[in-house]
Amino acid sequence: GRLYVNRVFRISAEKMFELLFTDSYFCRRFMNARKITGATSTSWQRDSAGSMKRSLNYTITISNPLVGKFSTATENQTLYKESREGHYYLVDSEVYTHDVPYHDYFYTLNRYCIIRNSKRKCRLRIYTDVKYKKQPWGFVKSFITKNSWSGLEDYFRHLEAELLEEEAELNQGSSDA
Ligand code: YK8
Repeated sequence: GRLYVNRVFRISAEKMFELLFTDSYFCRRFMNARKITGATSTSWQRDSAGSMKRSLNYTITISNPLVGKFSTATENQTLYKESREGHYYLVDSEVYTHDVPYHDYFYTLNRYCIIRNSKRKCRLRIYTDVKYKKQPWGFVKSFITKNSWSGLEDYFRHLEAELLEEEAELNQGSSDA
């Protein structure tokens, strides 16, 4: 897999979780910017193992010329019970893109880790892996992997840039480090 984001933000861990994993204004604005439409999500619910789960459905707009312009997608998120409110949040997110070529072969696993650094700071790490449900031919596999990495890199670079903007807005006028 790859580590796409690994950075300290001047945003509390709690706030970072709220920005990324609730129906926040930030989330809605980012989805608009990525042309992600029709988003619906369930609320966070505890599962039998004690972790929290929710799932999202939406339509993504794709810029890869090899693929149709749109695909529906499902994202299943797990907030692990090892998480500690305000201190440590570990979220795994499985993303299934239903309408791209070879969609029945692969999905994407994004692991988000938010670690409290101080009262007003946290570290955000986003680790991504392309997972295979069944083994395609070698050349198909490298085709899928290569096209997934480029789309994911673009997405997470944009997300990081938007978080930096949000950080600047949130800290506007407060001069203490
Ligand atoms: C989520 C991974 C692969 C997919 C795409 C598929 C190419 C198919 C390859 C053929 C278009 C928001 C991606 C990037 C679409 C976007 C997905 C997003 C960014 C030619 C063999 C959507 C995170 C996420 C996870 C997986 C991404 C897809 O929050 O290349």
